[in-house]
Amino acid sequence: MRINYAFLAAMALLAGCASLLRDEDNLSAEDRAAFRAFYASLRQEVALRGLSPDALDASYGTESPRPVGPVLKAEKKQPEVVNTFAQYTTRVVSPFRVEKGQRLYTENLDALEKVQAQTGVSASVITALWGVETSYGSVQGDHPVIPALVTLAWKSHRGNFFKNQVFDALKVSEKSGKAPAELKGSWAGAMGQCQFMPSNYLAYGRDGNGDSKVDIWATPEDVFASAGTFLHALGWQQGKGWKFPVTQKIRTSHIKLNSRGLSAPYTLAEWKNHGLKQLPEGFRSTDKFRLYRPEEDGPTYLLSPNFDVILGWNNSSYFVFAVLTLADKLAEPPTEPEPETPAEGVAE
Ligand SMILES: [Ca+2]
Repeated sequence: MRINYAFLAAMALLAGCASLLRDEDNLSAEDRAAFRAFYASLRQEVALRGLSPDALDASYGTESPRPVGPVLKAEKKQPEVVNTFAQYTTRVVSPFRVEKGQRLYTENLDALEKVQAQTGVSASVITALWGVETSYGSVQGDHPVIPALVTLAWKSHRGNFFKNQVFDALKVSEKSGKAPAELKGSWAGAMGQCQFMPSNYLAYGRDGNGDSKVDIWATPEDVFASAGTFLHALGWQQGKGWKFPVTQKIRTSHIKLNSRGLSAPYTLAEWKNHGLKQLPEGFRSTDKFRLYRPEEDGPTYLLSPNFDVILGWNNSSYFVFAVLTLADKLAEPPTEPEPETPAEGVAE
């Protein structure tokens, strides 16, 4: 298919994406020259891989290729301002998100249950991830994905990872039929309602509504099918719990907890050797669990392998705990409305 990149560039400009590209005033002349050299060699690599350098250029709309200022700023600011566990969980599992999730869970039940049957991943977990990643599709990020990835390929310490994501993003553009400049997402290049990196789109993107297209931006059925496929590939175990309170006192002096209170994974057999008496039921003795005490004076938990599955999606224990807590709330049967108390003393 011939693609009119000039036309696409004009459309992109109309869409206003170029305004995100201009914030590069703080770059030194050396940096600008270094970026130009990097970009020229990137174009060559793109061509060597059988992809289109013109498509790469087209991702900048009518602008000339340049580093994306907000991406540079965001990359420098990492890690973000850190909330405490309680602050994070309260913010993410907010009454608003629970309520909206319950409504959308019900509205999309057929599509969600279809994915649950196909992948073994709970409908509530898929809904919760959808809710935490993009507030159920409503906040997907408006950074131009390819220029953002190019910027990270140039400046990030994980440059090679992001360079490969640039190549994959060009493939996503070809496969999805979305113009290069139309690909929008987070500053780190995550796209669509489930915030997939381009490589995840290629590996796990699925068509859920049968139109032969994988549209993770605007088709919830495709979002659910893709998220379910990814979680299944990460090893989700169907119907297994994730959080088991540890009520007995156990010696933890020899178990190292990281700064967020999470231990390395150990098999249930090893936990038994550590003196743990009450072990979660329905698991194999070789299943690996982590100990978690996110707050110094708060409860301690054993976390099942499904916790690690969500860690594979986003390697933050706070994120995973919040997602699975939200999923539990969405899976709860809706509470019966309080029966109206008949007004007293009303005589017919
Ligand atoms: Ca589709």
